[in-house]
Amino acid sequence: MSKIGSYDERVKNFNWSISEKELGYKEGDNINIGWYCSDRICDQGKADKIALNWEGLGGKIKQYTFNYVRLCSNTIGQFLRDLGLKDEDRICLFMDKIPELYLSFVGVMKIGAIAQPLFSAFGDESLLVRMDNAETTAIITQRKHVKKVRKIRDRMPYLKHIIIVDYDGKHPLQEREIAFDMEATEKIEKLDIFPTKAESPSVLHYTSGTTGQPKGVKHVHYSLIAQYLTSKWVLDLKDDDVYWCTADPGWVTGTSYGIIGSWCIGVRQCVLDVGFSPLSWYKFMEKYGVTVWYTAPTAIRSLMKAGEGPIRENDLSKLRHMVSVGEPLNPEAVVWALKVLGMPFLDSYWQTETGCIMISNYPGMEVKPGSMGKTFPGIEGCIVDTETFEKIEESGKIGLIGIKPGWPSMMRTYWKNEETYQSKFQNGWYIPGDRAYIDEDGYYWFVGRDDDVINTGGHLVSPFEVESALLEHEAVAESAVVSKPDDVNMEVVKAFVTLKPGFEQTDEMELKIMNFIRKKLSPLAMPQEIEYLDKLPKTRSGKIMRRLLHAKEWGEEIGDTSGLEDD
Ligand code: 6R9
Repeated sequence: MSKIGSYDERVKNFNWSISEKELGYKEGDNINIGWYCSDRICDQGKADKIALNWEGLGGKIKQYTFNYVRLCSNTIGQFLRDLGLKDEDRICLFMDKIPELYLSFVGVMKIGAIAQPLFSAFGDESLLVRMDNAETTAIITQRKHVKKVRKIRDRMPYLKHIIIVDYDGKHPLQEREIAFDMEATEKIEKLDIFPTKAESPSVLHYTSGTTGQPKGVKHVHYSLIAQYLTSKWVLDLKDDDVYWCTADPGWVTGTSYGIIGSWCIGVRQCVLDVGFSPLSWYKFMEKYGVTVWYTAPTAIRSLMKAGEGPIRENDLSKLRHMVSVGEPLNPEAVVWALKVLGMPFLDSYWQTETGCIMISNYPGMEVKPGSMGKTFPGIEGCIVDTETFEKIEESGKIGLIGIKPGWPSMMRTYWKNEETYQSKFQNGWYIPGDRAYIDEDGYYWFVGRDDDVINTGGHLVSPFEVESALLEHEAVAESAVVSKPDDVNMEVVKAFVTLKPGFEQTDEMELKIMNFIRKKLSPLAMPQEIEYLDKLPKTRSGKIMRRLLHAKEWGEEIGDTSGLEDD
């Protein structure tokens, strides 16, 4: 049977019970992601197998076995419990990619609490908005990030504990702060794992929309069923693999496939917690003998720019499988990889909301460079009309992606925002909000997003959030934020502003405003360019005509603006 045949075969005979069976789960049983990612692997005789190879700044390295992951997560779980934290409490993980982040995630799962991972690069405002929505009870963080928490602490009465994992005793702890040293704490051999069920909440990831504040995507422990099987069938993870997912767990890829996917299979994974550079990435892969690599197009484009030199300097012969996610993967990147690494990058498409890979290329399947591939077996997808949401049967016709609801890792709601959640379903389909078409062979081709969200380097940035933050700057009267094209990040944030009387349109002011956003929101949300206008283009009802500004940046036809003006 050819490998292509095996994809079709899998589609035909698919049932999620395949995954349930392999995981030994039956409907009604307890299911706990933390237990599956550590205790169960130890029970399978892999206690001494390496679970994590970690490398940080200054060449610092750490290595953990599955048994150590089990013990550390037990210990963190007990520590959190002793603080009075319990099931369904929201616990924010606000750390760099240090081992404590990964181990805390597992510990939080074990006590049935909800993990709320946030990028450590987030500024105080980004943090506050998300913690306010979740009414987070505790935050686990590092010394270097605690000042951001202190700045907003008084506005978060629900936040009871600020846990610092690398406290050095140099300065006194402040209000609500407590130190936790994982290495030094005596390990707990046995922890009573909270009896979470399929529908018990597990992870709360925040994602940005065009309007309103970021939305908290609620996932449940049953998501494991889908993350397990997609890790096996798309990432092709096998027992002796050395796997590297480059994503930060502040992003859904970093949890679904940077923690859960590999560990629930018992696969060793590597984490590199230093800034990006092509040479350090290749060196890291050589050093640990990475076999399976899950990364993103922005990184791939940067590697392409660096050329073949750094590749030739390192031995990447162990590498056997490479998958990409987060943004459109240009066909050139697929072809480049084939030429210099001897294999293509396989594209995969999904969302924070879907919890697992929806569309992708599979090992053995013919790759059409530029296409996202086909739906995962068990996922029924289609293209629907943008107005009526009726299924378009004709191939090659552009519409919105539609997915039949009901797969295990589907989000269960947006936190405290059921109305927006419901609005994502139309005519019986879940609508991710992306435009695409399907060709005659059933391959999906991405066309674009159906909203104004900016996808910069694979990270979604809400123009609304940046516009609101800009207005908090003393000099800014009005603001409009759109994307502009960029070689490496595909798109970057661009802001148009009008200034208040008395402020001058200088380069210095531009830098000041940029910095203000970087600190308040994050480096990713920071506009790469600020253009001063005397007046923003607006509709008659006073809405900013973002579409017009966007078209100008992309050199597109502005089109019929009369409709916009009547908006
Ligand atoms: C996992 C993740 C989701 C949005 C999604 C789409 C874009 C993701 C893509 C892709 C083109 C791909 N996206 N994968 N676009 N090709 N292979 O990325 O989650 O941060 O929620 O972003 O990213 O627009 O709707 P998230």
